[in-house]
Amino acid sequence: MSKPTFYVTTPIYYPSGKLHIGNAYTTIAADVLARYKRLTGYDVFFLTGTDEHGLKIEQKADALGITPQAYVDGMAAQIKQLWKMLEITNDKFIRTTDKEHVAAVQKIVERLIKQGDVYLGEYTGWYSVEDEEYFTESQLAEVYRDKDGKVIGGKAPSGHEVKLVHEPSYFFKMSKYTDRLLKYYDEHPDFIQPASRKTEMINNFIKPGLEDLAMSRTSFNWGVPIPSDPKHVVYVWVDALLNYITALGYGSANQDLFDKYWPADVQLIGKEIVRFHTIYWPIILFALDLPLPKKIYGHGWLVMKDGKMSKSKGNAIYPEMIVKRYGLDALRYYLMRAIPFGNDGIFTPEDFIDRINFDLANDLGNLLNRTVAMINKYDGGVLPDLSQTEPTKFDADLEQVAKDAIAKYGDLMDNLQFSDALDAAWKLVARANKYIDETEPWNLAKTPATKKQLDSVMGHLAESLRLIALLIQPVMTHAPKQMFEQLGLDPAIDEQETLEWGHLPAGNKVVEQGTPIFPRLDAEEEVAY
Ligand code: ME8
Repeated sequence: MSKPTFYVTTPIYYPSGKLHIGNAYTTIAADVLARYKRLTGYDVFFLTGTDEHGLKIEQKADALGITPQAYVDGMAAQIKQLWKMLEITNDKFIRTTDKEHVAAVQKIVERLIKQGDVYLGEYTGWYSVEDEEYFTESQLAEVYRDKDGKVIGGKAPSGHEVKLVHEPSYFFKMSKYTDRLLKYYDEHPDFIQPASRKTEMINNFIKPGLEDLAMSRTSFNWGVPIPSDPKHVVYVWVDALLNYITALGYGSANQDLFDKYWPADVQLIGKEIVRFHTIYWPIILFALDLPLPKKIYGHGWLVMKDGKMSKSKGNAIYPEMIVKRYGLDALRYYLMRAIPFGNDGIFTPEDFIDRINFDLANDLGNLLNRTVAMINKYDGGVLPDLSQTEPTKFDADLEQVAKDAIAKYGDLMDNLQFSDALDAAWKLVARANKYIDETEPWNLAKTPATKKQLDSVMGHLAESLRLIALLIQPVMTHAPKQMFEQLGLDPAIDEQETLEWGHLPAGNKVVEQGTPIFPRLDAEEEVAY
């Protein structure tokens, strides 16, 4: 039987600067979801890439004195390297300068012009190059006036400067599709997640009336030219949104991947680009007569003390430095655990160090160390056969907590509640640690009469750790393997098929000397670093 398919995407990032942990956050979340879905039997296609056209990129390259193509080639290589370091399991990396993408965009735009969804007009309004976004005067957060009161400039809601643009442009008839879009939202309550973002779209953008979208520019060249009128390049956002289908071969000679994976199951984005993905993107798909993605999830931001972490602000923290000093698992765990998906989260070094020390080094690391040490000490390093042991009065409760954790975890992961899913796993970590204190193995070891209970405790601890390792696999790419190794388990069994209580193989030998998988950090020294 063929596996069910699952298509997940990240935004394609502007290569206008080095990517920071805010960008890595989306990609890691998508990777966690992709890994989880693969483990649970899905045929996953996971897409990420780079958004390489537009004035912002052209200006960056100019400032460096190189061609835009040379600039994006260098940046795309760097970004691919970053995802490799973060062990991102994307199936494809699309670049909007890929010739297949460019050809497909051209074909699509010509079709839209031909079918009357796009018409030629004249655009006058405000443009933020940093945001690559158009604004009407009333949408600006701040305006500058000359002495006669005439508006001569201003700031976009993001805080970036806007410039007056006056040029011929092709327009997309957005308003034609407003009713259909509202009806779609109504009939598909899960389309925009979290739900609060939908209300914001309706009240702030759709109800006031959708303006037709200026979707070409003539004042610079770095973009996809419209074949029938090549002084126009396609607006970078239209070019970019189309990546989600061109990456699957839509508009090319081979549409097999598109037929197999479209519509996307989940498109992950940051909350600042929800408007593009839940208004413009669905309308483009309506015009192309294509089904809409099943879910657009607009997650929150990583915020620093001086606001949103961003490429242009100079307040960013880079993944390379964190991985080098603390390891990849620490970064992936922190990002998925500390910030409930959908909300903003403040990144502070103190919080990061605390998470590593408390959750990873103390709770999980110690549970593993103590268990391995005790199995060596009391059972000659051999995993007991749980069917030959005698239960203690604490066993049933531990088993129940494990079963609850597994049951909750699946639902939470399916709903992208990564933090709560990890929390469910950590309930089992905490319960297992408490179980050691309750059962007092050191006392059970004092007399042969309680040897079978002692074996039960060792078996329960090892089985709990086996399950914890399976639960954290999509998030942490190293610790589960290390846990399996230390417990003497075959990494080949680390499949979700055995994600239920009672699959601990008896007779395996744990390592003689466990090593801490998460060394404890000195908080003061690290914060200073
Ligand atoms: O917007 N916290 O690209 P971009 C969390 N090219 N996530 C963050 C973040 C932060 N502080 N900063 C950035 C673009 N992100 C367009 C997308 S898609 C067709 C085109 C993440 O390089 C978040 O996912 O500015 C956000 O949406 C994305 O990076 C923006 O990346």
